[in-house]
Amino acid sequence: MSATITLKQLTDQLQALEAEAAAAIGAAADPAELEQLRVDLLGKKGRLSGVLGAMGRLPGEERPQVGQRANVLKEQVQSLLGERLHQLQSSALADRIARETLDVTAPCRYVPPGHRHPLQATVEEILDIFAGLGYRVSEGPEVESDHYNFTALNIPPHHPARDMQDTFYLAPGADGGERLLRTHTSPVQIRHLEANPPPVRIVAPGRVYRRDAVDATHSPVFHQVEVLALDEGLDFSHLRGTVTTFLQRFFGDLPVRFRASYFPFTEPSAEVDVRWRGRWLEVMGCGMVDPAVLEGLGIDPERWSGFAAGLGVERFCMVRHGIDDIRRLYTSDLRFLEQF
Ligand code: 2NL
Repeated sequence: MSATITLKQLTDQLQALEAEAAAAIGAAADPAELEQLRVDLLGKKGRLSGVLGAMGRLPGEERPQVGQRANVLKEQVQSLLGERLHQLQSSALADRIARETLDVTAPCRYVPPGHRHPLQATVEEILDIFAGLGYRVSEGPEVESDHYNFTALNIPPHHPARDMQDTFYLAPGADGGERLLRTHTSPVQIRHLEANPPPVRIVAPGRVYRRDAVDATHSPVFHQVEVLALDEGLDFSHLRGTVTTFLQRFFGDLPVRFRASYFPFTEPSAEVDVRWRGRWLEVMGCGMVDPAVLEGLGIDPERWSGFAAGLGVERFCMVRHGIDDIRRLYTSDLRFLEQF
């Protein structure tokens, strides 16, 4: 028979447990700690169960008193746990609200989105069309040698074509060779052909220079896109088909005409016009690559043939948007640029 226990001892134990539980619950820092307390106090193997286990050792008539007291304690502990949990949750929420406060009345930091310059947008539109026809973009230096800009393109020293493409000359390079600002992007294509055997299909966009006086349609700095295709069996019909397709994609389904012309680096050569708003507009020059250009590159003109074309981007941009003066494209006036 186990040791006897008095009613007083058990009720004192319950009293002490109540005080201890209230202190521990009040001190719990988070919901997990509260849950641990609940298990320790009210669980199957908890403190209250321990006291109730000892109740069996009391005389029968005293047991209900302890039972009742224990029930009161249990309910009290449960409601303390509930209150503390609620307290912890609402202070966590208050903390979070304070931490995440957003001042919706603060003035915003507005950055205007901006857009590409109409000239750049035109270059990209032209390149996109040629990309769709299977061409790759190729770029090169703006400072060139006489060789790449003129001689390799079948324009020897003192050729009259040099008068129409007079440019700006720099001090000779480290190798003593003449340096100049390129007058067209053709040297990009010469460099590409030196580094890559045919077949070749490239578009060369870029800034070019001419010694021209500024007026509504001329600028000493402008932009060009040149096209080059070199392969076996290419003839004028491929040139005509490519240029016509390109112009109709850019301007819409308009009549296109070819007029015989002359360039030192193509033979035969042609100017291309588009019927735009009731008038014929000259928009491009083109031709079959002159065999002399290919021979200069060590490419056999009996096997390889190709066509080339060149256009001024400013003109395309001006025609497309009805711009009357080329200088508007260079003066960075936002009242003008924001219209595009
Ligand atoms: C124009 C005319 C043209 C070319 C450019 C070219 C390039 C090589 C070989 C042969 Cl590598 N030709 N380019 C050919 C015909 C015309 O440009 O009016 N440009 C604004």
